[in-house]
Amino acid sequence: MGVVNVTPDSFSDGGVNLRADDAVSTARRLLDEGAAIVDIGGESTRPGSDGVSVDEELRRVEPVLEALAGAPISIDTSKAAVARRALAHGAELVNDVTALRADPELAGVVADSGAYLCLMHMLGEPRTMQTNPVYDDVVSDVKAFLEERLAFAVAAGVREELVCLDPGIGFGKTVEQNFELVRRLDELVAIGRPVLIGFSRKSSLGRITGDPNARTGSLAGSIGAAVSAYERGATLLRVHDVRDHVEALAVAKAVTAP
Ligand code: HH2
Repeated sequence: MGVVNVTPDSFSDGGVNLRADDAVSTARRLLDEGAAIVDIGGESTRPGSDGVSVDEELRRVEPVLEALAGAPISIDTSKAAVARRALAHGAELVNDVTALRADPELAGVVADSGAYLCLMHMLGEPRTMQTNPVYDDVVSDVKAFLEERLAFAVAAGVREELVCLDPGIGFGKTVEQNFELVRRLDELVAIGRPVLIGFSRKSSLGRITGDPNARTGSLAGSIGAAVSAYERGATLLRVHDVRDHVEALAVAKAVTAP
């Protein structure tokens, strides 16, 4: 999954794709480079961020979705109104970092459309989530949450076979908790749904490679995390640098699943 943030303030590519033309050409390039789907987002969820209005989010993403009609698109949103427009433009997947907790109408919109759905774990909300996240056991807690949200989605009419699950790397987790979630990924894979991991460029990568104040991680660090996640059973990898990840994963696959 290639990432295209149509935002001024995303943590690693803020501003790069704020103009619709730039976002569209980035999305096309990521698909050419081997992305199976591109995730279009109009709201940053980086630590400390405030949300944006429906109108602003639509103003950012709708021209991009329109121009990309026919391409495999995921919409990164928590808002039913944005998802509805994106699905009308042909989006195939709704990627909700709140796992259907933010907008009571989103579950119905996804269910009615027959689209794929990604449910992600987040402790707290972006504005405050990195202030002292505490778990009994991070993997068990995240697993219980994802099972509960999967049951909620299914009860709302979403077909279980269309749902993937994501532990939410960096969303209310310490550096060590992020790595533990990948180390013990088999416990999340055991739920029985495909698991998505989004470690690309996240600050935990920079923090373990020598910079205690890193705000982003390097490409090399991102690939290391992606390959580790793949080897532990991740099915989808959400990344900014598609070509490099596709190559690294092709090599990892040649070793593990020739
Ligand atoms: N991470 C980000 C945004 N959306 N969705 C899923 N399912 N999993 C993730 O790990 C995930 C996500 C944050 O990264 P990015 O989009 O690059 O930054 P920002 O939120 O600042 O726009």
